[in-house]
Amino acid sequence: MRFDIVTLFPEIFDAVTRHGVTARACQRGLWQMHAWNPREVTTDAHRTVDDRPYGGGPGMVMLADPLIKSVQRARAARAEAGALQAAPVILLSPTGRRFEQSMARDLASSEGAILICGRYEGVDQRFIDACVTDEWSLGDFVLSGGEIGALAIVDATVRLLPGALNHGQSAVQDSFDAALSGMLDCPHYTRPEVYEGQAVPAPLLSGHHAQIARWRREQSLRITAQRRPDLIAAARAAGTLSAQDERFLAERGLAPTED
Ligand code: 4HQ
Repeated sequence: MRFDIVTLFPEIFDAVTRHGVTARACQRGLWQMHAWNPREVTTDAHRTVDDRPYGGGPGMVMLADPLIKSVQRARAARAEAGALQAAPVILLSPTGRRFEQSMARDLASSEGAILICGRYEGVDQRFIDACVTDEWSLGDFVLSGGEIGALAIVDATVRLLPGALNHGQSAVQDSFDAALSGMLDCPHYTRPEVYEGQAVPAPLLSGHHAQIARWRREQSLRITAQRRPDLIAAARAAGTLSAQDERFLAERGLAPTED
């Protein structure tokens, strides 16, 4: 798997190549990253990458030409390295499709992508028309650049690669990934057994696997019903709520009503 990142700030991506699960996966050869700086393909004395918007208004717009040349460089390098598929060219943009786990899963079973990180007010539309295949957003808020979105995509994808997590973590990953596709996670506790007068819930200390699993399931159901009733409705539609789950929700008045 390979990510090519078009960015004015390549150092930001040290965050994923130097730290934690993604760094270890990189050392294990499971993925690689290459950054392409549009400033490096400029030819003018000032190395210009942006200009004022036609029609006026605040801020600057990234020039199409250095972005197009950067994507061409990324494509050529991927082909040189033996990539078989044409990589998607994904622009981070608040007008894009909201990034979610299923998109990370799809990317994880592909050869990767070329991620475009804009700065300033955005990028010239003619670059988007010529090169971009997908526009993705982290959510409904405004960042100062696409880099944090690209980091999120790389991180969420790389941790799904087979062998990225250590042995003990892969089971965790399965349940977490499965949990994410349905229900919010339950609370977690570790030592000490009592912290500032707050005890660990008794079922977790019982040693009875079935009792622990039921407690966790009920906590997930409770938290999900309170915070994300849309996920409860989706789970019900998908048929992943058991009769026992439905009884738990109904008894506590947590079953979302039709409205
Ligand atoms: N951007 N999800 C980059 C975002 C954003 C988001 C605004 C993209 C600024 C230059 N990126 N431009 N939301 O807010 O990914």
